Amino acid sequence: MNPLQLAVVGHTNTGKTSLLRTLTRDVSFGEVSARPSTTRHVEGARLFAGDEVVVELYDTPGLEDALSLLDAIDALLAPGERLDGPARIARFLDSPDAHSRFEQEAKVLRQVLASDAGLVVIDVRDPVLTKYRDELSILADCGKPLLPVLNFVHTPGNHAEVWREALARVGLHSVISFDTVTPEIDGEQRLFAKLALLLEGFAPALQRLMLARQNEADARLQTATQLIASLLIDVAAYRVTVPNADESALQVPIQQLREKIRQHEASCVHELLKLYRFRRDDVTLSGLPILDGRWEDDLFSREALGVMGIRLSQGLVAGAVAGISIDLIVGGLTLGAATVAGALAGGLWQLGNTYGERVLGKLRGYRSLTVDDSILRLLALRQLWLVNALQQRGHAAMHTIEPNAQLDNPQTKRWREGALPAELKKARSHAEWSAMSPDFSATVTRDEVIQNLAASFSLAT
Ligand SMILES: Nc1nc2c(ncn2[C@@H]2O[C@H](COP(=O)(O)OP(=O)(O)OP(=O)(O)O)[C@@H](O)[C@H]2O)c(=O)[nH]1
Ligand SMILES: [Mg+2]
Repeated sequence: MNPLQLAVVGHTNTGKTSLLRTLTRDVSFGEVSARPSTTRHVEGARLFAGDEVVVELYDTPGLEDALSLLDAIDALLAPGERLDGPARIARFLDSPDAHSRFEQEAKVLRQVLASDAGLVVIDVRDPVLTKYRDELSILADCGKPLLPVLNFVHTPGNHAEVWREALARVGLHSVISFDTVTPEIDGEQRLFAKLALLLEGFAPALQRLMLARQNEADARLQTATQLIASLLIDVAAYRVTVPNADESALQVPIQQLREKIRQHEASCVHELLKLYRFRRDDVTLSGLPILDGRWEDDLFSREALGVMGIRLSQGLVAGAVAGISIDLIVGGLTLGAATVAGALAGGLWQLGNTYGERVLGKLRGYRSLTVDDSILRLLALRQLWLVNALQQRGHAAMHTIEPNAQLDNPQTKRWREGALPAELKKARSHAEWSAMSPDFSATVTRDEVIQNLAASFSLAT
């Protein structure tokens, strides 16, 4: 079966090209601008379900002078002659005017005649002027099913209701609102569902398209949550070991750490933009406000101890580790603590595992810098906010996304003030899980942790 051919028509500057960008998810389709008569030629684009071309969309130049056009069409009738709509349009298209004065308008009408149906894009910020009524009646004369698309419906004080009435008067009862810049998440599904009702023959193909697009949206979201989870795991697991010098000597490694985290976040953002098919400059990233190197105060957390306990069971008595006063070691390395720790370090040394090295590092005068919990919270919130914004953003949007809006829901509240997910706590004691680390190894366990963390994000498609 041939693809459904849809002509996208309407008054100039109503957002026809913007609608094509949004439906094709192609930010570079055609030219969009605030000045009228931007589109000068008919340009096609395709919508796929897998490999199947389901819809062919044709962007057309905007109609401008419907009053004179209607007069010109009427003038082609002999006195007393009656022709139905399509015959009137056909006669006009054969007339010299269609190749001169009304060349642009003729392109539009030819495209409607050559298509199965038309999407009539309407800017509901405008009142229903006579010229718009004339446009509608000319388009209706083409004898093709038309679906009016009410654009700019999110603008306060719009005339959407008056437009619906005016459309009903020319027999157009099925109407859809669809803001091309900030479409609702289910906007395009509703659009295709309306088309399926209007064009029964194409309904099965449109159903396939809807299903394919829903699957794509689900897959995109899944990838997005995995990207965020990987970022968080990478950052939580990351640690830098530095000599135990005075505070000022730590400034450089702290700066380097910050920079590294920033870059890692930026690359996650770019991956997300690519995934959602937006451009790199569609979002601005401000620097991370708070990020301080912090001492290895989680070294002896329950999780780290747990891991150590398991490993130590081969060489040292696990109980010996659990019995040490952790504060003593972390705090001041008193003689007593050092003695106990010395024995511990000996055992760990034998095992040669990363925890052993970390303990040794501390005892020999090394410190390790890790990223603070608050940064993890911040990273999570920013990325979740971004995905939410990208999901709601039409591909016709021209403004830049700035990560400052507050997203308020139980999930963000949890990230802001609740306990961090267990996966991140776990990552703290697995430096090798960080893709930023030279010791990085992508293990099955790390993958599972990322999957679990990703599954805990709740974002709607
Ligand atoms: N806020 C908002 N702006 C929109 C929307 N749709 C289009 N615009 C803006 O309206 C202007 C015209 O959009 P275009 O897509 O170029 O309109 P067009 O109908 O193709 O215009 P012509 O090709 O000149 O007939 C641009 O500045 C768009 O950014 C919308 O849904 N919401
Ligand atoms: Mg255009």
